[in-house]
Amino acid sequence: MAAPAPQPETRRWNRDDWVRGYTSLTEERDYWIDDIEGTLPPDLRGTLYRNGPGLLERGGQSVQHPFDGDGMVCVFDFTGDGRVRFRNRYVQTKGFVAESKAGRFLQRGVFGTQKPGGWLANAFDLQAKNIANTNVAYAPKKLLALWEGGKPYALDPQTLETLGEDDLGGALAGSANFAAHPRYDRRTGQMVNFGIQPGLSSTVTLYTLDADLEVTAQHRWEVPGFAFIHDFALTDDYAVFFQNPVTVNPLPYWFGFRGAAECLVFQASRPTKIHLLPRAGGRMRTYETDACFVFHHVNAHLADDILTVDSIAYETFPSLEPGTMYRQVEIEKIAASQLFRFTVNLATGETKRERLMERAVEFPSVHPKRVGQPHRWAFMAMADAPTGNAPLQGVLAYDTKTGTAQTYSFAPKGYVGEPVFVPKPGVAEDQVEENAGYLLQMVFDAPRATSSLAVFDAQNLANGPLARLHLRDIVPYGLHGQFVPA
Ligand code: 3ON
Ligand code: FE
Repeated sequence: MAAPAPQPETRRWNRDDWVRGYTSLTEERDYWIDDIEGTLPPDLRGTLYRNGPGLLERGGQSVQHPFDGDGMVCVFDFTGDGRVRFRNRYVQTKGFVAESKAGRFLQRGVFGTQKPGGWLANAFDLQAKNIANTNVAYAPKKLLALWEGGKPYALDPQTLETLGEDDLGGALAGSANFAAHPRYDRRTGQMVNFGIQPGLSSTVTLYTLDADLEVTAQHRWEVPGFAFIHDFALTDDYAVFFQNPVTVNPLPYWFGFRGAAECLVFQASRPTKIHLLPRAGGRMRTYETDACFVFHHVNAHLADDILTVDSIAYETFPSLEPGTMYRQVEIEKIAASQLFRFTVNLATGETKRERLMERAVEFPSVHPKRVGQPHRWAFMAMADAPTGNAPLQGVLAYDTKTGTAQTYSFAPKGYVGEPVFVPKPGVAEDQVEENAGYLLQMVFDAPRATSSLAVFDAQNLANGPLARLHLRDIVPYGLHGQFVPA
């Protein structure tokens, strides 16, 4: 047996605690939170919607990876007078409804969850189960639950009742997918999102939507090669895509041994491609940088032919060993996610990349008024230790002006998800201070075995949360959310 990997002395987490935060929440709750620590700011009024895998097993069988868990939307209504109402509802996807009846998995998951019965029961079943578990997009008449391998599901924003799969008025005809990473134009508030049809050559479609989530424009490009693209960055005139250097070896997927995402092969000798797509349509321009893997972008802007993109990048595709159950993963051996700045000189084609920070971070965002503009502050979740890879346990605000960061860590007993930035309301356009606002972050509190929502003053992270709203259950680690001001 191999000797255990040496741990940095600063390690302040343990696997049992961390893994316990992946406990399914089978109940659907609706209550006023009665365990509030600290004081809620009165100008925090509105609704936080967040999505994530809620159910991580079926009929005694665990998912292979949490990204295969059925989508569950959680809602926090902040009244502004110190009260907060919590609700959670499952997205009643076709797969969820059918599997709830059957009491077992009926469809394969993209990240390796197989139907019971071994490979024979799975071979040549190439239908992905749309689990609507990754993000939300809000409009007054519908809340979309997003998952990039399929179409969005519409929910009633008040009752969270599932209205059904939504093809956006026919814009998503046929097998069109809709990604889980909308970006919002800082000038118009318009939503921009994309859809990918991966293949030997891949099609990227860019959609512009209005405040009712009606598609007002769409443009399509052919991208050579297989494209697995989770997120993009938005500038005033362009959509920026990073095409990770991955190929697919589909045989184990076809024959029922592995999930589709377990068949991605990272190509370390090939470049990562940076595609610049004009939002109004037209010719795509492509640049190259050394191989790396990107899920999430922080922000991008273009000035004087220099494109700057800040992203969270991994040295390689951060996959589990295929067939390894996620609870057994040795996270310290997986590539860490770090903050990078990429620059592209559009005139010469020269690209540069610079690592801004060593600490493992994920789930980045900036002030909505800075999207497509140079930003000073970027907000993200972080690992406790400043080096190495480890679970996310804190929140971090990175100051691009000084190259320093403000942090708060819930280690050793807390584990976190995405911090959602809420700009301070009622500030005039020209007075916006881009770190003036709140950060809302879910925390799994291991000793209490419940989750809470932490509310931070984004300008004062080090002092710890202003308030913590303790829930009655564990809400398994989620993916992304959106705050809708009242
Ligand atoms: O052939 C294609 C291959 C493929 C992988 C077909 C496809 C479009 C169906 C497809 C599907 C991709 C999907 C459904 C991807 C879903 C991704 C997802 C649910 C989440 C991604 C999250 C990313 C990150 C970086 C999360 C990090 C979380 C932590 C560090 C906390 O633990
Ligand atoms: Fe994401």
